[in-house]
Amino acid sequence: MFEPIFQLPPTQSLSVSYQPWLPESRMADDTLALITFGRAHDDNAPDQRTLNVALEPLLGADLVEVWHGQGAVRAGCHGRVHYREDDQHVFAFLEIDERDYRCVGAAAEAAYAEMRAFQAQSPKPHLLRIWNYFDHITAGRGDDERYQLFCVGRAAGLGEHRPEALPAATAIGRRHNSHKLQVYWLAATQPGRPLENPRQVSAYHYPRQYGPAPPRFARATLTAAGDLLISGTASVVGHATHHDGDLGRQLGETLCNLDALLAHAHASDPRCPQRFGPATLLKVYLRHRGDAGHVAEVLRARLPADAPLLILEADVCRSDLLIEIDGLHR
Ligand code: 3EB
Repeated sequence: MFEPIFQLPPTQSLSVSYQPWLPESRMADDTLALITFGRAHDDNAPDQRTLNVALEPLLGADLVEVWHGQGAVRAGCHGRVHYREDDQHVFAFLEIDERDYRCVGAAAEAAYAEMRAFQAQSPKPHLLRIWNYFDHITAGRGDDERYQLFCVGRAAGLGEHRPEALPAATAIGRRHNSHKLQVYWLAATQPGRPLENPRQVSAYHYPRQYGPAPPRFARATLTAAGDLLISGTASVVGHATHHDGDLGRQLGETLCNLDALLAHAHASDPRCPQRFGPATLLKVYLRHRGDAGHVAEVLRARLPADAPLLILEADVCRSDLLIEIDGLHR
């Protein structure tokens, strides 16, 4: 006699790479998402296949980001949501024209409500990671600043989402008028574990001075496979911006924050390495293009010799922040 053993298949590690783009590049059948960068690719009509982030690459202009699925990948649409999924993960995106709404906040509320509706019917209900891109993120004053309006709309669209279960996120601004609110996300059959940064106040507990609705995201998500999805990380200690106007020091503080996050992740799951390594993929958002050389030099010293690095020219969501870094760490 033997007893049958029923087990969920173990969650697979995420497979993501930055690889050279070729004009004839096509997604393979097992591709979950292919992301291009820069305005040169922005004409490509969005479909289930490629996604363009219209931020100018300052380093890595020839690179695309590829999320590989495991086995068969299916593509589909659900309302305005386009997605591709394998058995464990779904990669989905939404692009909304802000001009169809009263303000960027109303557009964000609609986008997040659609995301929530999509996730509610998906066999991969657990949000792991969200990326948000829109125009002129720091334009407007006080509570009417576009980032604050976005935060209010996002909170309304997410509804009664428990703060302790929020996914990791990035919210970054473009400098041109595309009128597009672009939201894309990764979700899974298995929940991830949200992590906070011991050096930082949780964003969802930011005090009122930063806006009427605190930003809803976790500092990172540790997946069931032990991969770390790192939110946009900047020179924020406690809740305050440090080193106003000093790129070198902001970069140092950001790396300190990332070290603290990695140490915390490693303590939570020893499969997650404590230091950057060959399977770490970083994406840098940089306010001033003239700083790219310095940033590349500092990061190269911290990463393996041939690690690909992507630096994008972008606006961070506080006007005193000059740099933000997000990524994937395995
Ligand atoms: C910060 O630490 C920097 O609103 O989704 C980083 C990552 C930041 C995500 C978001 C904002 C967001 O507060 C800003």
